[in-house]
Amino acid sequence: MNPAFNQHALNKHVHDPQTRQTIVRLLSSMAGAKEISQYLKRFSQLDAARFAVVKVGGAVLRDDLDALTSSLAFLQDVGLTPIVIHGAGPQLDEELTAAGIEKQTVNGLRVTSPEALAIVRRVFHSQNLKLVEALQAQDARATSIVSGVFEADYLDRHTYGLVGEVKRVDLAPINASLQAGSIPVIASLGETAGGQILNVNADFAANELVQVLQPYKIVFLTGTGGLLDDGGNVIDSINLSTEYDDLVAQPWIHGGMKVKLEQIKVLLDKLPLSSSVSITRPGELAKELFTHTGSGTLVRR
Ligand code: X2W
Repeated sequence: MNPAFNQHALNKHVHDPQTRQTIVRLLSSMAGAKEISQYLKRFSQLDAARFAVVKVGGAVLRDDLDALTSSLAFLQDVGLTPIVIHGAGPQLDEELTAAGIEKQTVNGLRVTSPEALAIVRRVFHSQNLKLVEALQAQDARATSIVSGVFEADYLDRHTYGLVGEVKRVDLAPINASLQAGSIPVIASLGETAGGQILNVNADFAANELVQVLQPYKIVFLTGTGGLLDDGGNVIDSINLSTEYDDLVAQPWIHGGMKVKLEQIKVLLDKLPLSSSVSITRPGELAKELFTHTGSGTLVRR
């Protein structure tokens, strides 16, 4: 077994049995251990802010919090600090419905009234705290960041109401957290120069953050565990330069996935060739990061 890992640390920090099993399975084969140390070495040589941005959807916070916090705590255990940005879509749906506010979206974005915004802020804060506390419960260090990162402007006030488009990213709160070896946990709320808080789509906010940070890995954690082919199976890898045109022309590719792939292409075009995007499940994060075969869908250009 790779001496960089020990069973005690694994038991102590990785509570999710599935994640632990995956890690143990990997470590128990010499080839696996060698692979892991190669990746670990590569990641450790990167500047802390350039390792990984991990976007977590609200559905993952609701359905898979244990696997998520185990995987993130494990990264911290091996000396890596991911930057986490999260959404809260399903929680917002639920709380807004409970408050009698009907859901209205335009182009996938939530039309946000002043009454809705009050709930959006509350839900983002509570979901952020929930993740930070769950990480701390696993002995991980994590810092709650719910403001001060995304300077935004109204996307189109007439159409969307209090929805923001990111204009500038302030890395100061993130860097302070990284310097303390603490995982920055960022909510996708924006603020105008005049101090108005705005609702920002978490994927959009993650994309803006990534453009500024230029990280090596960008990971989208989802319940589906990757992009799916026509048979509903996860596509292992996509090389945008050779496969993109073919893929988006397929009759089976549905709207949501096409949009996601287009967004990833736009994003990767702005990053170094060494950067890649992964879409995987929270419990498979270590496998995706530390093995050649990975898990989920790996997208390169
Ligand atoms: C999103 C923010 C939450 C989000 C919303 O209100 O649902 C806009 O649509 P997920 O869970 O990552 O989808 N904002 C403007 O993006 O959460």
